[in-house]
Amino acid sequence: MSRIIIISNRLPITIKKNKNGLVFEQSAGGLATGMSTLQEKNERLWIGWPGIANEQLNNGDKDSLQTKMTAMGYYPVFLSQSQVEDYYNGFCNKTIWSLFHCFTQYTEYENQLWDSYRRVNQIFCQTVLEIIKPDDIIWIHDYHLILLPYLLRKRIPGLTIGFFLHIPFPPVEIFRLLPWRNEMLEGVMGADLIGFHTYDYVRNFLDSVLRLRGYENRLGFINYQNRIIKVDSFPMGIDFDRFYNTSEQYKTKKEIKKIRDKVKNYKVIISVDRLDYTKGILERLKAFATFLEDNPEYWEKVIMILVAVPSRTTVTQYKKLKQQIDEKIGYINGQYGTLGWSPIWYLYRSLPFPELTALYYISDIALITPLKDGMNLVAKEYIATKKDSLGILILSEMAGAASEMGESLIVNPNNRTQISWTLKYALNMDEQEQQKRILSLQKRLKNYDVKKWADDFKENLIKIKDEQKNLAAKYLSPKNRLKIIKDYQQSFHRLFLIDYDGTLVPYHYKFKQAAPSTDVLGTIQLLCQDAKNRVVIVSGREKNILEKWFKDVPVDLIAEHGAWLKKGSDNWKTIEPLKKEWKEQIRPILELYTNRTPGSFIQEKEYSLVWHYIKTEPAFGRTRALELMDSLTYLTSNLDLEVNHGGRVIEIKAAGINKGITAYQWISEKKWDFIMAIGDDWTDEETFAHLPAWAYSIKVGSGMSQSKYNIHSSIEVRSFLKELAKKSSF
Ligand code: GDG
Repeated sequence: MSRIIIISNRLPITIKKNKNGLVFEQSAGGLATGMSTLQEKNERLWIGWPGIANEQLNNGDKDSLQTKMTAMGYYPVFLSQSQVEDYYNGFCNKTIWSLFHCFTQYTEYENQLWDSYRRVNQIFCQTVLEIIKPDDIIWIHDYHLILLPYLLRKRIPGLTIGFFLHIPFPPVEIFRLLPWRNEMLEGVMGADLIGFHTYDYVRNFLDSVLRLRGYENRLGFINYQNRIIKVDSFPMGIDFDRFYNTSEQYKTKKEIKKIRDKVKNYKVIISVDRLDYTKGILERLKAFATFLEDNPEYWEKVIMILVAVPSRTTVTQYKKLKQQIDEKIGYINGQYGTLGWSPIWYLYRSLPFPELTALYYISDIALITPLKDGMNLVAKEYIATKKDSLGILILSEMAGAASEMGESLIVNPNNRTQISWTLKYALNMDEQEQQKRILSLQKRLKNYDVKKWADDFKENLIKIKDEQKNLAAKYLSPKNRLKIIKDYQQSFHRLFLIDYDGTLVPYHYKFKQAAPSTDVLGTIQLLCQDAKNRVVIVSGREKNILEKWFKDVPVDLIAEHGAWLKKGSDNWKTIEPLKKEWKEQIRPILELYTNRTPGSFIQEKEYSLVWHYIKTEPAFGRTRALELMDSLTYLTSNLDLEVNHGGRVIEIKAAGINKGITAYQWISEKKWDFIMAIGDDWTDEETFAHLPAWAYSIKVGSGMSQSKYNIHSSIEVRSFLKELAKKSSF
């Protein structure tokens, strides 16, 4: 069984040094729980910084630390004080954190910080290489280590690497501001599986990969350097049972009683976050002030308990924000408070777990309104503690959690009026309604808890690795080439079904009206010299072009993806009388999209219409194409048409025609003893699907296919066909 290696900036354990030596403090965060579940099935090791700088450790400390930690399943990465400063406080928090949360005004672009980030990622890489084995499963966490997948891949190409980003991935317009954006994308694309909390972040990432690096994806799969990468969303869950059962724990019960005595009959609104500008604390306070202003009847009836956990306290932005929050709270309490009542109870510290969950349990409302948040676990934890108490979650639409928690009251964190009346609405919500919402949310949180999340990610990682292996195994090896050549030599009736664009010539020729080169024609000519060979060019091109290009070689032709066929010197014909009246209905919609999409154009074939967007700005073209697909699905629902989207084209044609059906005219013609079909895209899959099981099918490129083999390029196709032709015995 492979080991799981977790790598994160910080270990879930902190080392401190006092006069008695090194002290270990274990932290029980959600991630640690998720990771512990993996341990039940695989041996697990966690690599990260233990939270103490090199300067505080002598060599003896380091050795004893390493020994003790290894016994606990941890392995330390040692960093100096200045590295922590420039890499963590610097590049991680002043560059990536702010930019990825779309706070461009706070983002710093300093070469020195970037150099440190690169250097620390290299240190992580070296440390990881000290202890990993090639069959380990590596799971890298978060924005601190974006370059690590690539660095490890370079050293051990076959390694299984997963990467999960815990914060949002910004839209490409924001991401592209980063001077080191390409290095960052290539860094993360060293992974086999890349995970995000929500589909929005997946889409943003795929957009950046397309627009900045030029790689297309198909349903989240990217073909990158002869490797398939999967990009998907895995919304992180919480340790549901721990929160659900907390109110029955002795310590929590004690806290519940204590807090209830203190809050008396007040309605309690809870607000819990790290003190961070992304969390919208200041905006929340302003919204609460609006609520108090608009609803004096709630004075002396409602309190907000605001827990702000100190975070990144040395960074200027955070210091400034702390001061602004302190002032705002002072202002609100001064403005609305009375002798016996302060509207805001402020705790600037981290609370022990029983106290935190007791607060969740007793509070009537959780007001969680980040301006931008990868997920926000507090929202999930709040709902989970409601075993036998009630409460309402008011949640910002900018939190990743909002996409899964539709039963909460969703608000815009900048809209004070909306938050004010949502508070009022929540304060008046009847118990039955609250119960209904809680139960429905809890069901989902229980189903996809942090353990399920971790397992799901790991299983997907193993699956994509297996797919890669299957694909690698399908590459036409020298041994398989010899086998095919032998079969070729021993056969008498051979059929070749060969696609043109992307197969005989490189894919980009598709957009030129370039005639086949002498090498292409020479290759086909060579094959045709052997009377035992029957060669069919199976293309999406128009029939007249194909006929012109191949007039000097004795091949058969299939044009327009199977709409037309031509055997020897016969005339062109269709398999069945095809309809084309539908074109009049569909053309106007294509024209509309062409006008709205600069660079796109319509190609009219006899039995199909094609909308091309190869010359359009990639992401824009894709968005338009998806819209067009939507409209076409609706429009063609009662016409007997087939709409296909692929390779930056949308093709509409009469249903029931494809390369495979037409190719079958040849396949079924006689008893062949050798059949080979070669193609590069989805239209050729139809040909592969119509072949007998023993035939040879070859896909050009590294995409997934039902073909028996894959081959790298059209150059390799031509060289293999020539090699075969030369083995003919006349
Ligand atoms: C990042 C992303 C993403 C808070 N106060 C106390 C306390 N906490 C615990 C909560 C919760 C955790 O801290 C905070 O998690 P969040 O998800 O809310 O936010 P970030 O720290 O910003 O986390 C975020 C997350 O990573 C996971 O991927 O959801 O979007 O920004 O678990 O319970 N714990 C204790 N006392 C406190 O006072 N004991």
